[in-house]
Parts: sequence; structure tokens; C-alpha cells
Amino acid sequence: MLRHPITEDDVRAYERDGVVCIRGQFDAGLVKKARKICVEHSTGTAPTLVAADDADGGPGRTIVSSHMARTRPGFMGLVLRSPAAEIAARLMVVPEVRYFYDQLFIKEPGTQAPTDWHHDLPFWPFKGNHIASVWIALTPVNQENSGLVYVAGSHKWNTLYRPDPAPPRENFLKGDSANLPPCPAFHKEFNNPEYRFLSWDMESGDCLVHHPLTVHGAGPSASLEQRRVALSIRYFGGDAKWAAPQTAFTVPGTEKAAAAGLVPGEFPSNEDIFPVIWRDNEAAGTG
Ligand SMILES: O=C(O)CCC(=O)C(=O)O
Repeated sequence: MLRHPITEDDVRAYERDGVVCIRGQFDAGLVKKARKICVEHSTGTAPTLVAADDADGGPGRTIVSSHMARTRPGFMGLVLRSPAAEIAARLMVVPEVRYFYDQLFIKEPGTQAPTDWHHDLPFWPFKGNHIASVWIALTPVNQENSGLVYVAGSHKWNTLYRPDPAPPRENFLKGDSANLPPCPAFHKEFNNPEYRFLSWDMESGDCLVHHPLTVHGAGPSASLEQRRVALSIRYFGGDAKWAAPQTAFTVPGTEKAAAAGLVPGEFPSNEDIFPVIWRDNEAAGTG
């Protein structure tokens, strides 16, 4: 349930820039609960949890984990009860969205490791425009503590960059993805008027929603006080299509894709793996 409607300006900004900041849709209670679940998870032993200390011996540490909601009811509760799915659907202007996966990003105070410039789609076994990531700030986020920066409009460039994982992983690239060009270091272009860079100072409970081809990255954290915690939940609907994997990124349950009814070029409608999370009941005539 949204706390306030997604506006036509929001939809236009998402379509034009490939990213929009939506403020105040997650109430304080939900944010507190989500932060607790995420921080507890980050100290555990989940197989998908990767914690990397900064190489410089400083206090910095980046913690990433994926697909938590598939096995952890607390995370699935957030996927089901948060307004994120409806926000994604309203911005993409599609009548229903399915859960794709959830990903946790924590940067401890002083983390020097950047989030390298990239866009998401080449990592995933998907094609299409109707795939949106809702990156929910669970702490204050700004440029000082490694807030995300986006290259506005890059989702329309018709360019795919090589999906280089961080930290690097052997045998990660499959198919033709190794032949793609690396994503340029766009922070070197911050003064170049040919590009428009977007970033926002965010309160806990604000979110960023980005298109799968919008280029983004984040610099080091200069804050020695403020950890930044974000939960990114990805959804798809509309024109999304299953595609042959281009990397070792795997959605649990899709290892035997054909047996799961996942056919390249077709909409991935397996309800067990990709359940519908939000449907516009008014558009469906059942509201
Ligand atoms: O939080 C980060 O540093 C990276 C987030 C990101 O790349 C994403 O959600 O797609």
C-alpha cells in the first residue's frame, strides 16, 4: 500500500533518466524492522553472504548478499509487505510485477572500495525494459557515505557493458559477454557536460528505482560515523523475457531452466520461482 501516489512526473523522470528517487513511502516501523533483519543477516553465515574488508587495512568493509527472501521468511515478509513492488509497477506502468531477487548492500563507515560503474542487465538471464530495482535506503545516504550516482539517460544508449563482478570471480562470464566493452570510469567525466549525473541525499525510507540498463556506481565513503545499509529488491513484468545466462549469476531454482518452463525469448512465468507480488486489481477489474 502506497503512502502517497506515484506521480506522472515520477513516471516521466523514470522513463527519461532511467532512475528516480521516491521519498517517504516506507514508514519508520518498516524501515527499523528491515534494518534489523539486514544487519542481523550480515553477521550470519548465509551461503550468499560476501564480506570484503578494504585492502588498505582501514575500517572499511563491504557486505553483499543475494536471494535472501527465497529462504528467509523475514526478507520475504519485506518483499510482500513493503510498497516496493507497487512503486516498481507504477513507474514501469505495468499491471503486475513478479519478484526477481533481493540483494543487500552494506558499506561500513570509511569503506574505500567503490561500487564500480556498471549496469545490471548483462549480469542477468533476462532481456527487456520492464525490470526495475528498488534500492531502499535503510540509513541516511549521501555522497559522503558512498551514495549511488547514476548516468541519466544511459538506459537508452543501446550499449551493453561487460558484466565484471566485484570482487573478480573466475569463470564468471559466459557466452558473448566476455566480448563486451568494459564500463567506462564515469567519475572521470563528472565535469564533462555531455553527461548528466544524478545522485540524491536520502533519508532512511527513501528509495531509488532504476532501469536495468541505467549505468550507476558509488565512490568511497568519507564518513567514519555513518554506515550505509540498503536493500535492493528487483521486480519484473511487462516485456521481460528469459534469456540464456551470460554470467554465472544464477537464480536459485533456475539451474534446470527448461524443466522450470523457462524458455529464452519467453516471459518467465514460473510462479514458484518468480511469484506475482503486486497486481493492479482495478486494472484487472477485481478491485
Ligand atoms: O549499493 C551499491 O553499492 C550497489 C547497488 C547496485 O548496484 C544495485 O542495486 O543495482
